[in-house]
This record gives sequence, C-alpha cells and structure tokens, in this order.
Amino acid sequence: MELNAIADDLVLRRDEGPVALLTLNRPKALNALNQPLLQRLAERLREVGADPNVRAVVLTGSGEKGFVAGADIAEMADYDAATAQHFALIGQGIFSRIASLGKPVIAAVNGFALGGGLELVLACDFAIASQKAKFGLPEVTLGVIPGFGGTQRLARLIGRQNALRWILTGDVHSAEEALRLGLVTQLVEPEQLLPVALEIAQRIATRGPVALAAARQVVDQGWDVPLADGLRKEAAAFGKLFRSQDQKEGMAAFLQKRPAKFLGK
Ligand code: DAK
Repeated sequence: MELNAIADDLVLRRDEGPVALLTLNRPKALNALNQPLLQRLAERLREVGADPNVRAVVLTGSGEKGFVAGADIAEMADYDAATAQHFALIGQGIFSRIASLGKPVIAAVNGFALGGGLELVLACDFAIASQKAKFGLPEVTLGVIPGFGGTQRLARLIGRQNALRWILTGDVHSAEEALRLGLVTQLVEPEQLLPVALEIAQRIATRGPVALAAARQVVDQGWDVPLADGLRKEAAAFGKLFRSQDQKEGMAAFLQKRPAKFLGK
C-alpha cells in the first residue's frame, strides 16, 4: 500500500542532507505536465521552500527518456479558452515560484526537455544535462506557441535569432547544441548526471543562504533593465546583506580560517 503510494507520487522527494532532489514521476508519458503533476510540483516547491533544512534543490525527470516532454497534449487537446487560461495561470504561477523560491534550483536534464519541459529548464537557476538529452519548443507543430514563458525567456538567454529559429522550426536539438547556445552549462555521461548535479548542489548548499537568495533575485531583476538600474539594484542588495547574520559569520569565518556555519539569517 505504502509502496504504491510512493510509486504513484507524481513528484518524488529525496533529501540528501541540505539538498532536496525532486523527481517528476510520470515516466510512461515522459513526465508530460498534466494538471495533477503541476499541482503536485507546486506542493513540493512550497514544501522545500518552507523547509529550513533545504538549501538547494535539484529537479529531474524519472525514466531514461524524458525530463519533461511538454505540457500534456492529451489533456490540453479539448480545453476551452477558460480552461486553457486557468492552465496557463497554474503553470506560470509554478514557474514564478521557482524564481522566487529563495533557494537555488538546478535542472538535471536526463532526456527530452520539450515545450513546457524546456520552459521549466528556463525557470531554474541553471541546468546541466545528460549527453542524451534533447531540447526544443515544438508548440508550432501543434498549432500553438510556447505558453509558459518560452517566447520571452529563451530569446533573452540565447538571443532573438536563435530563439526564433527554435520556435519557428519546432525542431528538436541535441544536448551539444543546447550547450553551445548556453541553455545548459555542462554535459555529462547519463549515469553521471545525478551525482554531478547533487555534488554541485551540495557545494552551493554550504554557501550563505541569504546571499544565494539575493543573488538570484538581483540577476533576474537586472535581466531586462538598463545596466545602470541593474547596478543600483545590486548595490542595494549588497548593502542589505550587511544586516544579515550570514555576512557576519561568513567574514568572521574567513578571518578565523575556519568553515562558515551559516544560519540563513
Ligand atoms: N503529452 C502527452 N503525452 C505525451 C507527451 C506530451 N507532451 N509526450 C509524450 N507523451 C506520451 C506519448 O503519447 C506516449 O504515450 P503512449 O502512446 O505510450 O501512451 C509516451 O509518452 C511515449 O512517447 P512516444 O511513444 O511518442 O516516444 P518516442 O520516443 O517515440 O517520442 C517524443 C518521444 C518526445 C519525440 C514524442 O513523444 C513527442 O513528440 N512528444 C510531444 C512533444 C511535444 O510536442 N511537446 C510540446 C507539448 S506543447 C500554454 C501553456 C503551455 C504550453 C502552451 C500553451 N498556455 C496555456 C498558453 C506548452 C505547450 C507544450 O508544452
């Protein structure tokens, strides 16, 4: 009974010290995002966001083939306009939650990251991928466009021309191409994906949590504003960190030549 409950859990959670590994778990449909999976992901993000023991998160897909093969086409096919809008709001809310979680989220892309799956990668802090991973925005093959931020975030990340090439062709691209364009930061052998992702997350988890949250916030806030505005936001955040215990601890630890013990305060 309990085993079934675990197998049926659409987003598995396994903690390794301060790192939470979240695994999207609908492998028979290549982890396509249907409403129950999105709701469960929202719950899991709430959970790890509120858990003071969690300092970094790794997000991956279950099975060898799929990270997330997009929004669930079978579920979407018969949507009316109101349901589609509701679906978009759920999805956008979840992707925004990743951005405002206050904890780094690393995507470990094990297979297809298509449509909403690629948009999920874009919502994470950064991504590493298996050499077997595949990427694309095939929405135009279905008569729609990316709806969870793909038209906006991809162009900012890989440039307008490259983004339009991906969006207009709907082609599926190799992991090497994704690396070349800066969509992922590193490729690894498939069996090394989780060990490497978890190792990076463990290292991040030793850093000052208040600074981690501020870093993502400032990078995001500065992404599409003039440089001078971004620099002002950076200076304000930098100053604010000097009110944190983490800053006192981090600098004292350096001067005393010992590892810092950050409290996230
Ligand atoms: N939805 C539902 N089921 C899917 C799926 C998907 N996106 N992708 C794969 N599956 C299912 C397949 O139907 C199949 O199920 P069974 O037939 O076994 O029951 C199973 O997963 C295995 O897939 P295949 O048999 O097709 O496996 P292959 O290796 O042959 O092909 C593939 C793998 C990834 C190339 C192929 O499955 C594929 O092309 N999948 C669709 C990929 C795709 O087009 N993804 C983008 C979806 S559109 C919006 C919000 C969001 C979005 C848009 C608007 N608003 C509300 C405004 C986002 C849209 C999308 O993400």
